[in-house]
Amino acid sequence: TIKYSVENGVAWLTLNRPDKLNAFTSQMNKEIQKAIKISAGADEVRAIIITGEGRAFCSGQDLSDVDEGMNLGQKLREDYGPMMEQIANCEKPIIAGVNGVAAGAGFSLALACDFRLVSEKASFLNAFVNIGLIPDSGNLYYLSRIVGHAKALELSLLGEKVTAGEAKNIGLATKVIGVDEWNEHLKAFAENIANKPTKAIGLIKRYLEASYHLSLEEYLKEEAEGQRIAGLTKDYAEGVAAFTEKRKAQFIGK
Ligand code: LHQ
Repeated sequence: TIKYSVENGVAWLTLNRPDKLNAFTSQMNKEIQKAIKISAGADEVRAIIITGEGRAFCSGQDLSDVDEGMNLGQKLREDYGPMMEQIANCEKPIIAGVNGVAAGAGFSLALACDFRLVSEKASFLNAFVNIGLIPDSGNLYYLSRIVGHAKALELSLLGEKVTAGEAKNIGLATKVIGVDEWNEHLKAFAENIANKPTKAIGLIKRYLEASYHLSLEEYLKEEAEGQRIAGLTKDYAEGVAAFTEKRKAQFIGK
């Protein structure tokens, strides 16, 4: 239900149920988790792209696969929670290549990524309220951090489509890309990130997240430990050498 390949330091994870607009099944959740785990452990991978096959990014839970009596809490604990944690704990940069509509938990998946590159024909839809549910899979947690409390509430309560242009205006889209440039720009963006100091990127992600849960005093202690670790990397030595020699740094991700 997904495709996986690695090229030029970038792992491409493509959701592959185009006739269902890449709706999630249990199987797909598990395959995504596995692919993120493999990417996280593979030295040659220094950036990850999650995108969708066909005209959609992901339409959320496959609604033909949920029974009326199903315990949705259990479904979240078993399928979606572990997938979202796997993404959150991944120290490598993850880019959502939002090629088309991202709805429900598909929207949540895009929110959990570090960047959202958005096709001009794509849209976001916090569809949950339209079927009587609450945004799940970390949706409110991430959405409020990205667009602020009021906008997160508005999008969640109204359940209306957000266009690519509006997504850019409210800080939801990192960048909007024209349909003709889509592949080339997505690839170039990911390869640029893949050539950055990968360990430092992982630490930046970790400490930004930690900042929400710590007092300033605790945070400063943690930060000092993070910088100690960054200071031991080959990429730090290369960064300073390149600056001194007035040349472009060649980072290796170690
Ligand atoms: C679909 C789906 C879909 C199945 C389109 N499932 N077939 C977690 C835990 C447990 C339970 C509940 O949920 C969750 C998390 C969630 O994600 S809940 C939210 C689930 N998602 C939605 O409510 C979104 C439902 N889909 C839509 O609103 C629309 O399809 C969007 C806005 C995504 C796209 O609209 P259109 O571009 O107009 O396409 P369409 O509606 O015509 O869909 C095309 C086909 O894809 C169609 O099938 P058909 O056989 O008629 O061609 C749809 O039935 C199918 N499809 N989403 N989630």
